[in-house]
Amino acid sequence: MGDGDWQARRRDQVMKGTQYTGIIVAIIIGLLLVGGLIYRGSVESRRRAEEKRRELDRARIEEEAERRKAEVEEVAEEVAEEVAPAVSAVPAEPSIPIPTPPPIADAGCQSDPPHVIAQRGKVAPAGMVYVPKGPFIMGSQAAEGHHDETPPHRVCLSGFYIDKHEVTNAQFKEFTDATGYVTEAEKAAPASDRTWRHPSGPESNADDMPNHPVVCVSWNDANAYALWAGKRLPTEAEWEKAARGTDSRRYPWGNAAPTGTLTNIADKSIELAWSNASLNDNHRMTSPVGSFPAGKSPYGIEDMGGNVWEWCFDWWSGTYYQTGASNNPTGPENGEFKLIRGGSWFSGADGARAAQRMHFRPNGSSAAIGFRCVKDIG
Ligand SMILES: [Ca+2]
Ligand SMILES: [Ca+2]
Repeated sequence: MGDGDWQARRRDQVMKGTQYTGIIVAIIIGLLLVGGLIYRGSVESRRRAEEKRRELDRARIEEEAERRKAEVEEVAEEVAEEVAPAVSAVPAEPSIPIPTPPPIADAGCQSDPPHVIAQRGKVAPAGMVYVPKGPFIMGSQAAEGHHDETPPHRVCLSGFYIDKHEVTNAQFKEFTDATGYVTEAEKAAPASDRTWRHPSGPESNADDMPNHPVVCVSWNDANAYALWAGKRLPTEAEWEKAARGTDSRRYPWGNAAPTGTLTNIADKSIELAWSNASLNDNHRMTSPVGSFPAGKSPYGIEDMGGNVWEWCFDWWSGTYYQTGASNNPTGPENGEFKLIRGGSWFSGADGARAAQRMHFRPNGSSAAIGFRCVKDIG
């Protein structure tokens, strides 16, 4: 083979090589374009799926809120007249001016050292218990609680004092005697209706039950009492920490199911569809506060599970835990319902769970709802 032939073949090979390279590059570019399209498609479909999931979550939360609201209303209708909690709704016109509680200061998230906890415990106001500053986990896993309790999230709280017991008839009487305050139920009710003075109707009398929790008081009434007493209503975060401490327990006393010595809930002594017939707590309706010391919370606070639901400061929102503040949260700016916590003599065991959230109109009242107060340190 001559040099000329060899060079011609070499040129031919180079030409072909260039063509092949061109084809391969074109294939790679093609693949990249197709891959890019597929990737964009999958990102888009993931985004749509995520949107769909959020929509479904929102719908579920709303549906559950409606269902639970309907349950409360249904309960009020179904239960026999002699035990049905009275529900009243009148425009909020408190008898005494109600100032807005001061904003709660930034918490930081460092727990109190032991000597501070001991000191604050020693100087606690009468009838109150110190709940130390620091973080806790608020809320429930989806499998554990209702949608509005999810997700569990870390919340930092300042230290505060909280009443060891629910506010009693005797304490509420001191308030009305001193101020002439008239509750919303009293203003709205005909003579036969239930009021805090006659919690089970005209035949019953709060004077005969001085150590029972006051009931048939609206959120506005409870707030008025708290401010008169130099206290305030607990935020629901404060309430939940006081009830379950920092170990995410299910009930104030721990994770064990309720028994007759731990709490006053709907037991065999009251005939309701959801009564626990195997449980006997010996109380058909309210019990004197402090009747279940074995059911106290980690801080020694009593009746946080059962006896009466307790008004909290915050408005209720079914999605607040997904977006709310983690530092001394005080709930949404506004709403239709206020939180009530802890279950009552009228609730099944689920109501006594420390993370359970129920809600009620702020000007409404019930024979199953009372309250306790908190006080800031310093
Ligand atoms: Ca009971
Ligand atoms: Ca209670």
